[in-house]
Amino acid sequence: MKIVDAKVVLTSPGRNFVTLKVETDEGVSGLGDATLNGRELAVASYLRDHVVPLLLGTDPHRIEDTWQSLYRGAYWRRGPVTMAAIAAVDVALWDIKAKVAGLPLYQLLGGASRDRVRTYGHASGRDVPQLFDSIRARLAEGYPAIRVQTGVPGLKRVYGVQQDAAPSGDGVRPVVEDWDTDAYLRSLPRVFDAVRQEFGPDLVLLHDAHHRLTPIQAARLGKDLEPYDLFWLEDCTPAENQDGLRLVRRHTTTPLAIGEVFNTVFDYQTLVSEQLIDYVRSAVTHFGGVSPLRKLFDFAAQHQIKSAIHGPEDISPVGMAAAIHLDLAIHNFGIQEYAGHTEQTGAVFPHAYTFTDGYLHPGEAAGIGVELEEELAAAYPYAPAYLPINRLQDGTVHDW
Ligand code: EZ4
Ligand code: CO
Repeated sequence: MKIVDAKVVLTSPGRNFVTLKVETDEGVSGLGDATLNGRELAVASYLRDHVVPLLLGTDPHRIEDTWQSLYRGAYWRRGPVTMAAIAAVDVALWDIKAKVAGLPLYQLLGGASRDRVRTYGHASGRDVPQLFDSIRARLAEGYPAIRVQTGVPGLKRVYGVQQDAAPSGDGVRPVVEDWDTDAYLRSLPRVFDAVRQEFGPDLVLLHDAHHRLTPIQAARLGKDLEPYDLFWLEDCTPAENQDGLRLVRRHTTTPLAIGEVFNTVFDYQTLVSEQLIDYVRSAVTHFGGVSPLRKLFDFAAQHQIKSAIHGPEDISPVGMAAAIHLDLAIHNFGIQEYAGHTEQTGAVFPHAYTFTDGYLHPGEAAGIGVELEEELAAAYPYAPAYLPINRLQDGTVHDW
């Protein structure tokens, strides 16, 4: 079997996605997600200009060998652009292999370790009443666990909080949000206190600090949130310096989740081997694919750390499907983030996976179980869009 063609498809059915479609001489094709929010064209070029020419004529069944040759052969290893591109190839080849086998991908990963995949959804509000409405909406959708983000008194716009009329930027420069760590540290425990009083002790609650705290601030927040029994506190501090997590860990029993911006196992080495975190958050799409993520989960399992694959709107249904197959198969599954997608996105990427009563299942279609409607995709051309940036009240750029 040989790869005879591979194309990169950019589409924006509500938001931008980058998809790789690999075709073989036997008519079987595979899909991979290469979406890197705000840097989509860099990955598209990496694939089109530097990876696709290397794939043509190779055997799609040699997944590990292809992965190693793209990773080692480039000389310049790691980084989000490189690893998103390699991820798309890896997932497309797994899709092909599973289709040839006539099996859903999870069967090739060892078969199901559970019946269904527990998720968490996103609730947010500028203030507590709006937050309560949002939590009720997620509960009505069946979510068994909920990530809670709120506005901070005195700040105009805060990450993760739905706006009534969100400015979209001018397509060149990102929107600027404001930030005040002290105000956030004061307000968040009060918000969780209100949520516990309204919704009781059993609701599974999570929070994402989005890298905005120093280790000692993160330690304090973890401690202050202990009475509210969080499932986890996510990205409490930027973790390029993995040693910083030792300080956080020494001071709090609030479970910690990290890793959505990581792209190789080396980003986790200290965090996992010293058991400084409880959940690893990498996505198939940004970690080089199913092959290396599976290895990360095996490494994490040795330290009683569980999976929690990143699943925001900017992971395409192709990346979500690959995640759900892994979630079903691995033993040390923790939870799957699931933000869902717009109807237009669902129409561009029809998929076999299902979301029922708050739980996902990858379905039984051969492969990863996602199609790409190419004509419809072409009707939604790429449009530049960026994540916001944060500035403190004196204008200093802050961690995002
Ligand atoms: O901000 O995917 O846990 N989820 C998150 C996401 C990220 C976006 C960035 O592109 O933090 O919502
Ligand atoms: Co996050």
